[in-house]
Amino acid sequence: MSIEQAGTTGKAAESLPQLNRTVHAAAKPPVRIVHLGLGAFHRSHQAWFTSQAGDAAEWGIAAFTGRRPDAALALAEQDGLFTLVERADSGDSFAVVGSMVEAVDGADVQRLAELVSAPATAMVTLTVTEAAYRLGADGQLDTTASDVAGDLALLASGSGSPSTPLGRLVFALAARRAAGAGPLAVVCCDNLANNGTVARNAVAGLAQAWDAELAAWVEANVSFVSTSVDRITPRTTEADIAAVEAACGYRDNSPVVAEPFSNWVLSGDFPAGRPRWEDAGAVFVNHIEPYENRKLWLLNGAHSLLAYAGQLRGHTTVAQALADAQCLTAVETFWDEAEANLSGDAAGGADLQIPAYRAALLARFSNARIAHHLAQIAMDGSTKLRMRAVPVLLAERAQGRSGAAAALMIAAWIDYSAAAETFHDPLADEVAAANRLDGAERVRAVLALVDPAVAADDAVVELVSGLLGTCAAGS
Ligand code: CS2
Repeated sequence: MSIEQAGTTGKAAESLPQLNRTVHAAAKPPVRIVHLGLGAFHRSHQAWFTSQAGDAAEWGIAAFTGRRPDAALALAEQDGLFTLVERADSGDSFAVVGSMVEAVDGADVQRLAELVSAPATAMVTLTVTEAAYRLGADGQLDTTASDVAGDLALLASGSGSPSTPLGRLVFALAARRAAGAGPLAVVCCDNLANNGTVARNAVAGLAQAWDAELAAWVEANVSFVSTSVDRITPRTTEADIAAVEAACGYRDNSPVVAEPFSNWVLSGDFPAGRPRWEDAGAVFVNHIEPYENRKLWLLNGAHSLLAYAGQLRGHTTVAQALADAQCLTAVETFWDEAEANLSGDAAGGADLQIPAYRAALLARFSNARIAHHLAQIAMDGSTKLRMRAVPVLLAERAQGRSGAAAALMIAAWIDYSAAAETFHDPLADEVAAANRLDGAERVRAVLALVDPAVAADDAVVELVSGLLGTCAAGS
């Protein structure tokens, strides 16, 4: 696809044509990838990688939204086309991404089943958020969560369509099995450690609870690929839409903005084939864990630390928070703790180049032209902290060190949970109830929602309690 440099057309917005495959000539590849979780990140990452593959002409994506149809409606009007705005420190560049050929309301479960059961479909990719896997604090599928239980009842009775992304996927996999369409890959692109295994546990857990024969088919036919995904993608604003109009001379209701950097590490089999994502820089490895941990701890961990400590200190974006010396020190100290558990044997032979990775992160986070809102990152903390803070805290303590920087991330989250006007979390009610307790009892109860083992450790409760209030502005 062409990349145009920013310029101004000077045309009034109403006279501009809307982006579609007539205004912008773009081949329409056949659907071979079905995606669940049509949002900005999918478009800046997997859709972009697919559009850049040498065999892009063979790989079209049908993408389904999660809870709301809006994104699908807007993209369907544009034949699935959208503009990727690559936002560098030095300016913007614009490219039309053509790999998405169908954008569908996630509630259309029949269309999902039809596409997943088509023999040409080689994989289902997922960006459904960390919280959607409905893992309990023990890492297993929580079949008592009301929406999971609801989907299981619907599947068992055959009386309606499932409403969770994983319920819908299991329903569609049953259709593929019935159609005899053969094996395929499920590619998890959510920020979870061992995300392929998490997806396998969630899908297999649901399938097993519904129909043991389907569970056996999944076991034999579905390859769960683990991936580490990376590209900072803030929410699109009206100003971004206007910038595309001014630079490109068409109206795009769904552009997506991202940093120039992108990274994708994958591990696993693709029994029905895959695009040549390596042409766009994707890397295929045998052991993904060190790469996952590097990204989840250094990038996402720092993000969560900045999201809570930064907002408590009055900041709005990542770049603003990082410019605050106290936040920067907290991040660097957390990185030291994380790094100590990423190098040597923990790297399993992988060359993680951590000093360069840290330096690159500082530059990426400081890109002030990317307004990456801390409130967006702060969501779903109970799930995210399990991946971003707890492993570093536990690894540090196992080495006889305090893990104070990882503990600070948790303490800042607890302070934030009590102070935030809107606290968005799958366990928001439980966190609010725990926050009504006092002192160590309160801290232990909130910690238990993140990780029961951490909550059972009196020394950690004391450590976290002592860090409460230390991020406040002016401290
Ligand atoms: C962020 C991620 O919102 C969050 O939790 O930490 O979305 C982050 O921006 C991406 O993982 C970057 O690749």
